[in-house]
Amino acid sequence: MQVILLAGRYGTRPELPAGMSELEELRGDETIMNMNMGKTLFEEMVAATVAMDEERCVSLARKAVNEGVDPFEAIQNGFARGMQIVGDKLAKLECFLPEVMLSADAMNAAVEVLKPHLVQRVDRGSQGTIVIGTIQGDVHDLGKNIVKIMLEAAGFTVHDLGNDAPVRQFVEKAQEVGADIIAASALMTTTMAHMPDIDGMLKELGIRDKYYVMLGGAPVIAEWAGEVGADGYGEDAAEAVETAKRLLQKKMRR
Ligand code: B12
Repeated sequence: MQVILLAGRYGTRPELPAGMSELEELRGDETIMNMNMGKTLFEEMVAATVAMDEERCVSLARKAVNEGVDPFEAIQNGFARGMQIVGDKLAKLECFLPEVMLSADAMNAAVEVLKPHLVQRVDRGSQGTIVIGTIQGDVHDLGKNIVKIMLEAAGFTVHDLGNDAPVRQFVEKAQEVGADIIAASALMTTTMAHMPDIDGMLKELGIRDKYYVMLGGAPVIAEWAGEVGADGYGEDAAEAVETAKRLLQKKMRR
């Protein structure tokens, strides 16, 4: 089966899986990817997500499970990467929102297959406690959900506020559950403007040193996160887990 992707250049953020750039050369702005040309499993996951092929995504996820492929890597290097390519295509008006949603459904269906295998890796709750949510005014939660799944797989107890969560809710929930880390996601430049308020509210209440604050989401960068008072940042779910672990170790040394 052949899948033709109107790909162009994919932007700077996600790196293309090995070999894909050579295929891109074949047709200039169009990438022809042949499912039988020996692509790696991750590359097939990327392609199936971009192609909005839910059935294929699910079957690739099952294949990964059966072949003992690390589910963490399958999400990170396969389905989530595919979704980021879709995001870049949308930005360049190479696809429309309904198509984006179909890709998201395909990714989510695959993640559902992989999830039970992720949470078996480490005892749940063996690390610290995290309150996570997408910041107020923002409905984007696909990336946040992946981060949450990965944090749980790494042994954190995660309380999810969902999307469009007011800053006050992050703080109140953190107090209620005795969280170690408050983690917020934003996908829009308009909503990331609320992120500094987490630091502000914690300071106002005199409880800033009780929690670490970790920020992420496509428009957020490490430097900015630092400038607005965050203790940590993650470009993707893998980095989110690393940052959370680092912050927790720091807390234990205090
Ligand atoms: C899917 C999508 C949607 C879906 C969201 C579905 C859902 N349930 O999430 C729908 C269709 C609903 C949608 C709606 C809108 N969208 Co939209 N959407 C996207 C799109 C295409 C992909 C986002 C995505 O899911 N990426 C895939 C995931 C896996 O990646 P990710 O979110 O970046 O997450 C990773 C990292 O960032 C990181 N991470 C994420 N969160 C966190 C948190 C922490 C703590 C850490 C450490 C790390 C971390 O780890 C994740 C996994 O690796 C982006 C384009 C893009 N390039 O991002 C636009 C985009 C974000 N949307 C945009 C806009 C404008 C909108 C709308 C306003 C459109 C409209 N006119 O109605 C509405 C928003 C309404 C609202 N109030 O929120 C703009 C934002 C522009 C801007 N700069 O502000 C974008 C950039 C598109 C564009 N280029 O114009 N959207």
